[in-house]
Amino acid sequence: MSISPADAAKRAAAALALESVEGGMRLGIGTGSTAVWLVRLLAERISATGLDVVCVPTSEATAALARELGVPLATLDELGALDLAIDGADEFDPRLDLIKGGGGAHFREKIVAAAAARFIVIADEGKRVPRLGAFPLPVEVVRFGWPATEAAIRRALEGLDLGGAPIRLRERDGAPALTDEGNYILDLALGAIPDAPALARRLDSITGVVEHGLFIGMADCVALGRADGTAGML
Ligand code: ABF
Repeated sequence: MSISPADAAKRAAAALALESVEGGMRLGIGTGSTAVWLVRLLAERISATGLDVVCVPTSEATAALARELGVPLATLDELGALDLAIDGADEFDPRLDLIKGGGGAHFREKIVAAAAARFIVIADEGKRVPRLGAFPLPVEVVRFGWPATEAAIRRALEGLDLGGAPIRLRERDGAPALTDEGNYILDLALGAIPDAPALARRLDSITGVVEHGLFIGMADCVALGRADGTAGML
C-alpha cells in the first residue's frame, strides 16, 4: 500500500522509536496521528513476535485504537511507573523542549511522560523549530471561573513581554471543547516564546491552570522521520 510523504515520515519516526521497545516493558503510548502509526506498528510486532509489553494510553482515542488492535493495556494507577513513553509533539526546539497539546491530551501525556524512565518524541521535520511558539500553546484550565484564570494568564504574559497575545477558548462543534478530564483549553497565540522555561514556571504557578503544553527538559531524544521514509535519532 502506498502512503503519502507525510505519513511515510510519521511511520518512519514511529518505527525508529519502536526499536527501543523490549519485551517486559511498561510503555506509555501517545496521542495524535504520529502516535497512531506507533500503535499500529506496535500491534503488528506484538502479533508477529509475541512481544510482551503492557501499555498505558495517554487518551481515550489512543485507548480505543489500542484495544481494537489487540495491544495490551493497563492504567498508570496499576503500573505506578513506566520504562518508556513514546509520543508526538507539535513543536520541538534545539534543546528538545516541546509544545504539545494540539490534540488536547497534553495533561495525561505529561503525567505519562513524567512517570517514564525514558521519553522518546516521534516527529517529522515540520515540527522542528528554532524557537517554540509559532504553534499556539495549549493551556488546560478548570471550567470553574475560567475567565479569571484567563485574566491571570494575561497578567503573567505581560510580565514576560508576551502581553497582547491572543488567547482563544478552544471550541468543538460550536461549544467549548472538553478534555478527557472534563476541562477547557485556552490556546495562546504567542508567535515566539523568548524564554520557554520561564513561561512554564509562571503558568505552573497560576491557580486554575491544570497543565500547559510546554514540556521542558522532559524529552530524552527525538525520533525524526523524513518524507523519504528514513529516520534518525536526535
Ligand atoms: C500529541 O498529538 C500531542 O501532544 C500533539 O498535540 C499531537 C501531535 O499530533 P500529530 O502527531 O498528529 O502531529 O502527541
